Amino acid sequence: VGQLYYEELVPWNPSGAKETLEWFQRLILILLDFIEKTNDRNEKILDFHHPSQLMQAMDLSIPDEPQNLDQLLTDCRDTLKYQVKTGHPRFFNQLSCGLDTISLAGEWVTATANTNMFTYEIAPVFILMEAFILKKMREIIGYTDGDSILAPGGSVSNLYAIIVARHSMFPDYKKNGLRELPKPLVMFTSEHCHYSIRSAAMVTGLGTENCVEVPADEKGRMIPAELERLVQKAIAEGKHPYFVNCTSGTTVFGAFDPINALADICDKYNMWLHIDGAWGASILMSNKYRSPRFDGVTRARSISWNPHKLMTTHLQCSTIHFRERGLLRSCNSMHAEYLFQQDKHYDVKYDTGDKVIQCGRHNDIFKFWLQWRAHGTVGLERDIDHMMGIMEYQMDRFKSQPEKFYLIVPEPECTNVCFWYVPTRLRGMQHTKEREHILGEITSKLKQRMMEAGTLMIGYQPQGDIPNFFRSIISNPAVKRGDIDFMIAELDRLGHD
Ligand code: ABU
Repeated sequence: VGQLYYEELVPWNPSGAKETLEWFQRLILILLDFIEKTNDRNEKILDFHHPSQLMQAMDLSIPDEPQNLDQLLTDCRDTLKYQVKTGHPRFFNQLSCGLDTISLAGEWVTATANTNMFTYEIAPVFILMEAFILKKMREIIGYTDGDSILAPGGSVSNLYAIIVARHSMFPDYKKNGLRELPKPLVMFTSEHCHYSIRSAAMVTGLGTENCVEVPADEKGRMIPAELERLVQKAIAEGKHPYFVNCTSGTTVFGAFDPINALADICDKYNMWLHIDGAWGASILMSNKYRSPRFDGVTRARSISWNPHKLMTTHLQCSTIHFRERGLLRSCNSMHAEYLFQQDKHYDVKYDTGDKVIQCGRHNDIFKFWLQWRAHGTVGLERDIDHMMGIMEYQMDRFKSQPEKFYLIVPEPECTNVCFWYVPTRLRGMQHTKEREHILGEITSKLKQRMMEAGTLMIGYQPQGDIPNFFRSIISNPAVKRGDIDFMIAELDRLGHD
């Protein structure tokens, strides 16, 4: 089959079923090989090449003439060969790690169905699955009614909250735009929030100057008294405070802002409380860890929640939930008549496409539905508890070697472990700004060594005036205590000097 060209396969060749089967079987073996390597601790996470080297290693050119099926299989194999194995149990680099086999299978089925999520007309099963899953998630949050939608990522989920909040206060904004606003709107978020909040201030016309950053405490949690002070300052400046973003699981520290304290301030000044739980909301699944992090959660009028992060659903799967039904549709509907005809012969409330600002919408639900069916709610809860338990083990191990691991956040609230690895020569040194500066430089050097060795990946970043430090993330239930032991040994091997 390898010497054939795509025209010998279906649909171009209607009698090409045998050749199509053989080609797919060969492709499946390549995919299974990647999955096997991802789960093999003796395999590297990546085979790092600089961009110029990768362009030499792989033929990325677009040819004028067709390539045969063997070449296409080689292309697929090479693509995976140079891809970072984000599901490897020693990949601690990102908020979305792991490779859930069932969710992956769901993604394959989704790709095969190749439909668009705007109408029940062309995605009947998937639209109903979306309704079932989103209702279940709202019940887990504690909302008794409401509405939800899947969005392309947490940033867009947060954007939905920001525009729906404005719509609820100024319904005619939809028609009149900025002219409708009596005063400039202001939103508030912690200095540790995800940058999508600032980005949404730009997109919505508030401007980043009207996205006020509220100071956080040493754990990275917004300080309520500071929020109130800044709200009063905005009022005194003739502005209209309207929206507070409460982060549940900050990107770097994994901190949870205090929901009840922020909700009290929102009640007092008539502001919309949104929870950005893109990272941390999956902890709602855990009876062990949910409280106190989510105490008061139903006081928020909206919450973002990304199953593709702590729930290991295949990328991407991001949801936004509203406490009240109807706002999402009334904010976003454009009544496109070619798509959302009101005289269709079925219940058109299932044409969810008129609730969103996109037209085409990828099917991100099936993989999640199938995964949830496979694990059950109890299985998903067990996974969260397991990952939090691994983080606790990691913290115990790090705390037992304080000369080697300097912890930026001594009591993490999520699976983020933020630390400096201290090489031997710096262990006796007094901890000063100068030492922090050196540790910051060592951090990026050590990351380079990790990537060149291909054995371990941990992300790093500065935060405020803290120089570069590592942020290790556990969001893969396949991670075991032994992987933490390996991380420590590998940091020693690569970074002791
Ligand atoms: N919100 C995107 C998460 C980025 C990260 O993995 O750190």
